[in-house]
Amino acid sequence: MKPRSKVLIIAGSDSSGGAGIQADLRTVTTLGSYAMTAITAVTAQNTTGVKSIVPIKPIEISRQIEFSAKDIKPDAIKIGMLHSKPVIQAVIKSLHKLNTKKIVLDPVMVAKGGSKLINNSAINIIKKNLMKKILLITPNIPEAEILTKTKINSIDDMIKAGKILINLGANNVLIKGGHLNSKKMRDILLNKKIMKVFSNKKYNSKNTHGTGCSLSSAITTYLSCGKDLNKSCELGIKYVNEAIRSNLNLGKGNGPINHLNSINVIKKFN
Ligand code: PXL
Repeated sequence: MKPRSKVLIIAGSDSSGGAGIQADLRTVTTLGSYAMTAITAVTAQNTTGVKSIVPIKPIEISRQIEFSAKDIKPDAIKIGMLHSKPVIQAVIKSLHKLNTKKIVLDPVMVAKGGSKLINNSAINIIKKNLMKKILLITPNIPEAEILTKTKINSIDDMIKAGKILINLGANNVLIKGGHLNSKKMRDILLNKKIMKVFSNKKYNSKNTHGTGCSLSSAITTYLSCGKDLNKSCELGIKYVNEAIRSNLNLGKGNGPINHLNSINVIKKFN
């Protein structure tokens, strides 16, 4: 089998293998596409928490992006952990040179165990600049609360927060409802014209490390293959839902999801 498309991943490394670049690579690969990477930071962590974070210099991040993409042109780009303002500025500059339209941003802020993965000054530049330049932003509820300075306790609150982000200049927003205390799993996609609620079965599990990374990578991969945004979100959510359902239970803390359990979703690709 040949890869269906080429995806560039800009994200941090998670030594436990559950989130970050490791989850992204696994997602893109199991969905049958080819992945390139630009590593923004190296974290030492396991399922119980983050030990340390070493940021990569902005110039080196730009080199990874530009040098790889110059040779193999990505069909779509996924952005994950961006540690600081200078990193985001460098990424914005490099993206400008590439001219790739399909860009998905997972605004990674806090790891499962509570460790901060981004500086405060970086959050502002995401809102004021980066968010407007990309196709889709995929905040979970805590991230959407920080970005919109609102409290989210219901579907209505999710919709309100989504609208705030659209009014701030985001093109499309997918707010992930996993943190909501509800029986069903609901995620909301909205832009200026449409609002769509994806409703799925909720599997209660502590082993959800890497869900956000995997979802944004799955959506990016579907987009890179020519699926529209709505379908890409629908399929991406199904992909992650299946991976959670497996409940792998590795490690003593918040374990990884099982990408290999998503094979039945992958088969439905065409
Ligand atoms: O899940 C968010 C995330 C993203 N990127 C890296 C991470 C994590 C969470 O731990 O470590 C590198």
